This record gives sequence, C-alpha cells and structure tokens, in this order.
Amino acid sequence: MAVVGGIISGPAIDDMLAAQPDLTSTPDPTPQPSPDPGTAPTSTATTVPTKAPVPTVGVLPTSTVVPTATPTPVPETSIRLLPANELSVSASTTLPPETTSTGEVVTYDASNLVDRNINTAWNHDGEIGGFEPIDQVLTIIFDRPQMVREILVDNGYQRPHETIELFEANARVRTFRLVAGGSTSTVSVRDARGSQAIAVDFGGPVTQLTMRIVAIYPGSRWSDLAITELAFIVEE
Ligand SMILES: [Ca+2]
Repeated sequence: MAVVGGIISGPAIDDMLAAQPDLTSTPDPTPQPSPDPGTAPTSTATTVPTKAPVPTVGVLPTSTVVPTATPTPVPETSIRLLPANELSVSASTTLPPETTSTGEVVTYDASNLVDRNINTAWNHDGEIGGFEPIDQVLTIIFDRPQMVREILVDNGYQRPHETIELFEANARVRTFRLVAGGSTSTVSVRDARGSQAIAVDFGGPVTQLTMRIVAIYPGSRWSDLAITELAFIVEE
C-alpha cells in the first residue's frame, strides 16, 4: 500500500471500508417476551379506597377510662325492737283493778301494754267509768328521739280464760289516728289475735307519739276496750 499526498486509495481500501459494519443501520430491537397465554392478565381495575372513619363528635371513645368517683360512705343502719325500759306509756282512762272470784287482783294499767306479757292488757274504763272507747288516747314518750318504722300491736284482751273468750267479750281497736313529730296518719288494725306489724313513717325521729282510737270492733259482753301489747321497731 502506498500513501500518496496523504490520501489512501486503492482497492484494498475499498475492501476495508466494505468490511466495516454499517453504523447507519438500525439494530434489531431486543426481543420482548411474548405474553404467556395461560397467565391471566393482571387486573387493571382501580381499587376503591376504604372510607376513612369519621370521628364522632361529643362521644368519648369506649377505650377512655373514666375515673370512678370516690363513693360516699353510707352510714350503717340497724333495726331493733325498742326495749320497754326506753319508753313510757300512759292512757286517757284506765279501768280500775278488779278482784276475781279466786282472789286474784287483775290490773288494767297502761304499763300492761309494754310488759311483754300476753296475760295482761290495758283496758279503757268503759264498764265502770262509762267512758266511750272512741277518742281514748294512748301517749308514748321515748327516752330519746326514735326513728319508728313499725308498731307491733296485740289487739284486744288475749289472755286465755277457762270459760270466757275475753278477746271477743271486750272491744278491740279498728283504727288509730297517730300524731308524732308534726305528722298525722290513720292506720287500720285487724280484728285478730297475735301480733301484727303496722308500718309507719313520721318523717324523722320523734320523742312523743299519740295513738287516738277512732274506730273499734265492739265487745260482745263488755264495753271496755282492751289492748294486750304494744311494741316499737326503730331504726338507728
Ligand atoms: Ca301485756
């Protein structure tokens, strides 16, 4: 090969040029993988976003711990039968003592109402003094203010007797009017032997209670009205 005037010529040059790759040709594109006909196309559906929770205004979340208020101590109360030595009782009239054919002296004092003895009774003075049983009054004084919840009544003369039914022979209380602590109430008493409880509410502790007889069950033989026992259930 000869170089003339810096120009390379000759057939060999033409051959070399022919051997050069054609840089102006477009290369084959990189083959793309064919889609696999057995594969399901990926879903192009748009996912709907979950609705964001809307906070509730004014309502505490359930997880919020509300502090518990300190409980106020409740005073303990107890119910008891008031002992007879913590009260006194008096009556508007009392049948005088009597002596039986066997020589027994029988009294009818108001204190018989609270002696816890079923064989003794208070009698109003109807047979001898001639007083009507209506409007007779029993007055109970408590040694100190008492919250009275019940009055226990043994109505009539409940003493057993060999020949006379003293219960039916004497009058019994049918209705009391109670006055205590500024309150007035009317309570019914059953015409029955034994003890019966009468619920009462005087609105607070009281030191005095009056029990006025306003209705009766008449006696079959005598006009005296009898009551065997009174007792008081109080709350403290
Ligand atoms: Ca008695």
